Amino acid sequence: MAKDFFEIIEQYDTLALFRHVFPDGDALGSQFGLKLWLEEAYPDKRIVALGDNENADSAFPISDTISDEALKGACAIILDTANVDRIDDQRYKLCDTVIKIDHHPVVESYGDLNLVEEQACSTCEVLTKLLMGVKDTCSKAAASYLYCGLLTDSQKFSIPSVSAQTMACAAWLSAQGVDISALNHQMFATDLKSFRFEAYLKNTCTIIDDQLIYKIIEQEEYERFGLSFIEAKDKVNAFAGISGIEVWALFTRNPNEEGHLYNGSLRSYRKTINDIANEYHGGGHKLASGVKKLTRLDIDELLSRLMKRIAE
Ligand SMILES: [Mn+2]
Repeated sequence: MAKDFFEIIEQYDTLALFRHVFPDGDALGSQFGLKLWLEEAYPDKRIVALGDNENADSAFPISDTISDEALKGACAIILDTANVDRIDDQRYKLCDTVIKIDHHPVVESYGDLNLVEEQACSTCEVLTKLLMGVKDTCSKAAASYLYCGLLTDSQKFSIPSVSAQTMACAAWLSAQGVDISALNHQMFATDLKSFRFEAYLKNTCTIIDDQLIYKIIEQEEYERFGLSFIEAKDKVNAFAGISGIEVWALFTRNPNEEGHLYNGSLRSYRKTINDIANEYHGGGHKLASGVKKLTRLDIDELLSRLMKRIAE
């Protein structure tokens, strides 16, 4: 796999790195970690990281720009993105070759080369494994971006997909000088408006049979706390880590959607939920999925499906 990857990229003068829309720490970490690594390894190549800056965490650099003309004849490397609809910047289609690097369950093998490890807990893990086999060291800056993806997608190394391989990758990155404590703070420290919003979620959520927690949140509610739709829908883990709770969910009114429907984030302690999420315009990982375009009736139906799953 590594051999194919390097054989392909070595043929191109321009490498364009893409991520998914609404990028998380793994999408951004893999994109910028790979960008720095490639710039060190191939100083003569042009390497660009693309994607909308508006919804990206400001802890990461802003995206590069590149003309359509320059993308023609380039190699696209698409990170952490299961299906083509979610690729941020559809101009990947202009590129000559497409390489997919991912860890999501395979729904579309859209790459000319697909480096996908479904059992890996992050794309940064797939990437670190690839890169640590090539050179003994990398820069602290590249390692720090990759570590961010490992840390965030694994929820601080706490979910079932964390393996000996995850820890080996983390150990190798740590040996490159990553400041583990500073990155933990940077990725997980909350601001006061989020702290107040999470307290509100905990005070107003609904608990079904002491097994499922959910909250339906309206636009005026999150705006009252100074949060955007994107920031609000991210707070599902305010309900995480509670003994006895199997599934938790946050449904957030999407002001950008025709008809103002709800997007939802679903999380599960151990029961598979992505098959159910697939039926509600969503999908994702076994224990962490998203759903969208839901009416209140859809939400009721989805909640009863989840309760049935818990009982199975
Ligand atoms: Mn990921």
